[in-house]
Amino acid sequence: MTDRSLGAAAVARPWSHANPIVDAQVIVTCPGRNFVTLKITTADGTHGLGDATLNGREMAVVAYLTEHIIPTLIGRDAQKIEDTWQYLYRGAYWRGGPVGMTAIAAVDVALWDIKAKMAGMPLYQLLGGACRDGVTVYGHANGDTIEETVQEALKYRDMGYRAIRLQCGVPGLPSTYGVSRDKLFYEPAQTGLPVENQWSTPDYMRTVPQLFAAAREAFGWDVELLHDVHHRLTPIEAGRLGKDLEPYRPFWLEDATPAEDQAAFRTIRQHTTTPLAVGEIFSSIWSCKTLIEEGLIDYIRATVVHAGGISHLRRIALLADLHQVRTGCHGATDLSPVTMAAALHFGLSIPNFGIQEYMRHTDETDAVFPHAYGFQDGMLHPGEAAGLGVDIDETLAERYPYRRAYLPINRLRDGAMFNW
Ligand code: KDG
Ligand code: MG
Repeated sequence: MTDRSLGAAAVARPWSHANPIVDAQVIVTCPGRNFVTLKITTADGTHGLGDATLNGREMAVVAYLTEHIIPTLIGRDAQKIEDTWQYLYRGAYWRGGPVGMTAIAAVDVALWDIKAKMAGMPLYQLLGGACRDGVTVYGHANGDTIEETVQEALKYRDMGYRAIRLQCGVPGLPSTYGVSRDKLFYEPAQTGLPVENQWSTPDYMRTVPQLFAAAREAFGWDVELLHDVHHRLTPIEAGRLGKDLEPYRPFWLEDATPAEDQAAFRTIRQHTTTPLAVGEIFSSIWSCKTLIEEGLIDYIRATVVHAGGISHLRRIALLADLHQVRTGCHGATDLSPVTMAAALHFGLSIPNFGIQEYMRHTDETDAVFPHAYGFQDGMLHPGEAAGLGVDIDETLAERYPYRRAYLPINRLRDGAMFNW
């Protein structure tokens, strides 16, 4: 077995103890929703998992991995995580973007899983050890009305959550982002063609402050309250909403405006002291460099799976730490238990962890991905198993074939396309 990562001209050194990759498989399964998982196996029989799920564009990542990445992995030393990351990022020439960075993330996380298993320790130990007792998470309370949402939030508080995201229906709109039929799970992707939602900024802007007023009335100051705008406001509208929410002290206002233009956040900052979170759709540090360096945000939500894996998210978190920005990683249901485990090891081990989103997976998903992490007292802990502490039951996974699904799209009342 040659070590491809040494390069063609390199000779094997007496101090090199390669553990070459001998196999890499992409597993697509749909236990209620689609997940793409990369399983890498090494010559010593260790295997590692990486999540490669990109909601609504799953098969693009499957093709990227199968056609373009896996052929370059076979024979490489699995221990060379950084070199492999650089090889896949710099070596592609067409670098960056959600598809490529999700594929790289899957390789990166699988290699960290392998390294931690080879070391015989849970990944967080390899990353430097725990900086805290557990990873504080926020749950999702939602309802068609303000009253229903507050009732749901009270249930979360009784389950031990110390932070709760509030999303509620907007009067006059048939459906709204974040409001689910099933109160324990929220799954926006649907099979068939994309569902069309309707949007009205003025109706929404009137509703959210009322929701927060009602929630503070019910909770007092006991719990942290969060809200996701889901990219729907202009910077000045976002500034207005942030200002209207200030009396209720939200933990954060998320994705207040689309973040392609990082400078747009300067406007929001000039108008409100409500903390801002952004980044779940970011693929790399370049999407948030200005936001972090200028102190335009308080929480960076980039994730392991969509921002190039643990190796790259670590760079983002280090930059954020310099500027007193904390992490608040995305953790919706389209991020598989493999990503959740990776996020927990990561969050436990970094100094500037802020909060972790936690949307529970269904029982079917949990059965396909048996895992060591667990919830207690408003926190998740990754457990003490070597590696990530997550596996995939391939026989069970096969029982749930891929089903094409799309996220919804959004239109204004006059029919114009809008951000979802
Ligand atoms: O795939 C899209 C979802 O992950 C996203 O809509 C969820 O915004 C989201 C959140 O904050 O969890
Ligand atoms: Mg969000």
